[in-house]
Amino acid sequence: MTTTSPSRGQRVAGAFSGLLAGGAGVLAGEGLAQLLDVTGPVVAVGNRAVDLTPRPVKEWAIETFGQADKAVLLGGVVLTLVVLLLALGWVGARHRAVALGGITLLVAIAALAMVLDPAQGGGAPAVAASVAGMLVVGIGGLAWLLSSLLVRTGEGAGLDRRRFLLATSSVAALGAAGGATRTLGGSTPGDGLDLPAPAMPAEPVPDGVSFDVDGLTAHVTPTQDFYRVDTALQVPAVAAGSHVLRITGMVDEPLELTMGDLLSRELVERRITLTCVSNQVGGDLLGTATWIGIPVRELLAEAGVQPGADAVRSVSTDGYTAGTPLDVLTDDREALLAVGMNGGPLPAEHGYPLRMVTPGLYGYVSATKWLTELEVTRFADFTAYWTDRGYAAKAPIKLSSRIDVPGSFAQLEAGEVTVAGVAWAQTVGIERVQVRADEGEWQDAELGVEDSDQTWRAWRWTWSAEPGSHRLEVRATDRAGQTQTSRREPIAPDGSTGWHSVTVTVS
Ligand SMILES: Nc1nc2c(c(=O)[nH]1)N[C@H]1C(S)=C(S)[C@@H](COP(=O)(O)O)O[C@H]1N2
Ligand SMILES: [Mo]
Repeated sequence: MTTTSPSRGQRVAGAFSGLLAGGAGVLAGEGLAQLLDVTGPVVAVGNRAVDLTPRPVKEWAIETFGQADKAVLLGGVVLTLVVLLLALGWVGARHRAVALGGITLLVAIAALAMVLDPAQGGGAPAVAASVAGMLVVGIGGLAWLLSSLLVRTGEGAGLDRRRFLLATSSVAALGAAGGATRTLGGSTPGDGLDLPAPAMPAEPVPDGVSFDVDGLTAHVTPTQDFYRVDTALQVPAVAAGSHVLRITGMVDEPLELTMGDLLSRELVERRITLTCVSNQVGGDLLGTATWIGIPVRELLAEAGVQPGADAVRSVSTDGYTAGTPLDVLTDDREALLAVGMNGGPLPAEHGYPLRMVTPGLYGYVSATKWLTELEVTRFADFTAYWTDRGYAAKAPIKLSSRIDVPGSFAQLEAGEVTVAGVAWAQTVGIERVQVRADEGEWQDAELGVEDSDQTWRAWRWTWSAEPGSHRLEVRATDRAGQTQTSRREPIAPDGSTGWHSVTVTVS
């Protein structure tokens, strides 16, 4: 064997080989995963990264990147991979075994991430096939490419151009085939669930529920503007045709209900304001939709809840879990198993074909999307996705209010200024909203007509603004007589508190 070290050109060709073979391997794995209905390697690695991320980093990411946090994470996974592959190929131009060992390790990490992913429709054989694709194309391709870099020529080791070109085009073709399969088979949204008209349609929205103020939140949030929070990197594509809800655990008779079974029941329709525990003071992680569904308590009664149970553990197709107090699911607030949102079937992002909607509790303990199982159990006997990460097991929505207009740092003209926003105390109801400027006297705001105690309530106040910089604050009082505390609490472990304020300049 020659000991000549590789030329710069060979190093570059090596780095290129690493990227090409590794990239083609990933695409082959992605294509096979798509065909066989399992989570692909990139998303699987991303999902494990989400699960392993410490809570403060997660909170920072949600805060910094907002709804783009997933794109940022997947971008990070891909970028890391690109850098590793380039480096492996560069090293591989001299030390082939190191590069092949390195890429084998990367495939092993992807394989482990895929095995650990809960959303595995195709099961273990499908995961194995996808991993085999990565092995053959990624490792085989790299070995082939590198071997054509280091053939012996008259002047020592050199590049066999013909062989390198053949290897390059073959590996690229395999990668392209995988990529095309992945793209063409991508995103399977709703498979067309036929939503019957609800037996009990929602009451019409009362007149005077809101005010005609520019910038004030609409009473019913349009579906495309509805906030979204979920841990899965890829929206689960669930086929309603084969979807089953199981009611298990401490029940007399476990039930297995198809979507057909559920839709043949009397559907009720109601407006409910859903709220996320991650909503900061003044934040917008809440929204009101018209939900169509089946009362959870009817199904629990049919299954026959046994004495001693105090919780329902809900499970999603993506492995997400939540724990909801049994008494909340059986009382008069009438929590729903929702099949519809704002007049149509649930959109994929909001849980198609089936999710929970529970008035009065933060979503993370009560609004499981892509719902597959309700297990009647005891809080003492399980933990769930967010309680494993330090959030509270029980989490009623905290009384809160928000100033929608004027916005922070608005520049206003002196004179009468309309200040308006929303306040919420789901299942209790809003009694009063007060506003003050520059820590003056609290002034009562005018309230919109109440829709129900399960929705937010609009408010408005007219302020005589004088030139200068001013701070406006809002606080609400609920129908139980409780007034919002000024104490600032963070979102963890059970929801933020404090008064929302905006600073404005009047000229
Ligand atoms: N399967 C699943 N369901 C889930 C979540 C999730 O991450 N996975 N997030 C929960 C949280 S934290 C909230 S606030 C609500 C948000 O519902 P939305 O995305 O429809 O607004 O869904 C809940 N249901
Ligand atoms: Mo949430």
